[in-house]
Amino acid sequence: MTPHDIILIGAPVDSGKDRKGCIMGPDAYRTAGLGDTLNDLGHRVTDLGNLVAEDTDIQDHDHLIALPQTVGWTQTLNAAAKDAAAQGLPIFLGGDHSLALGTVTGIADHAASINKPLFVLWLDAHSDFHTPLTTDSGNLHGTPVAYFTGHDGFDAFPPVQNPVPTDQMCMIGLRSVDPAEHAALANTDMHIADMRAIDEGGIRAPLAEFLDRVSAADGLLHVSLDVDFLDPDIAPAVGTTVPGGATLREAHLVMEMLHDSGRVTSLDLVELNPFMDERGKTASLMVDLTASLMGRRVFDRPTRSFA
Ligand code: HAR
Ligand code: MN
Ligand code: MN
Ligand code: MN
Repeated sequence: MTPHDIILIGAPVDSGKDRKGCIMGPDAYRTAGLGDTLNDLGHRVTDLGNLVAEDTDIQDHDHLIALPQTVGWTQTLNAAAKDAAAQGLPIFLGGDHSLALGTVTGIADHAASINKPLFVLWLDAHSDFHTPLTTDSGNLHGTPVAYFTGHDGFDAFPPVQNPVPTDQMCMIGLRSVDPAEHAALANTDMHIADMRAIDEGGIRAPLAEFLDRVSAADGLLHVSLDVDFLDPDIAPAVGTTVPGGATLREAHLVMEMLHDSGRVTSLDLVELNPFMDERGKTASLMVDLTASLMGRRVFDRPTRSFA
């Protein structure tokens, strides 16, 4: 296995929605042993600690929740992501999904600087494709994909220098998409495998097809893993549970395939709310999934047949 320089970056973003608790996410991952686990797999791990959001002079907004804070996080994380991507494989320890406003745009700036296309894999129950103009809830964690793909309505945010083309994006696990998001997605060439598609055809095929395209383009690959991609029975520590999510094995298979592709260059771990966990089981599962992504396996394939 190729050892990587892994850079852990705590992003205790809690401004992307009303319900509090994601602020504790980075420390829950550390408590669940993320650093040692990756170290034991042979990687070199540096933990930069937790970032603090920049102050901004943006005014509070009457509909958008905590707009100034989220804009501050976007600036901070954009810069941190650009820096870290030039030095290793950053893993952003969230924090809610609004952190991807900054991480993905920063990674995209890095990709542009080395002339490589950036692909993004979005593992989530939600498409997070609202704009500030369409969101009913005012929760900005529901907007990052529209922002970093270059959609309008984000006037309060830094202009996106390098929007990610939607045909370089794949969403897997969707099962809660609002009407405005659905309408907007219909106008894109985004690759989407919702839970119905996974039920019918399995999770392997859409991911394999996407990974082939990343390889053919010699692209960088950013993975954004939302806890609610997983079924709430195995991952209860999230504010926005949606029944019918990925199983334990589906999730590990995704991570194992990502590892085998050798393509992943950055990762977000988002929406963990440790306040809602059961004896740390969600935090531990997220650490195990990250370990699979970074090369942990039970057997080298092909496994012996016991038939
Ligand atoms: N679409 C809903 C909204 O905008 C719910 C968004 C929830 N997002 C996350 N991240 N939990 O995927 O409010
Ligand atoms: Mn590897
Ligand atoms: Mn999300
Ligand atoms: Mn979600």
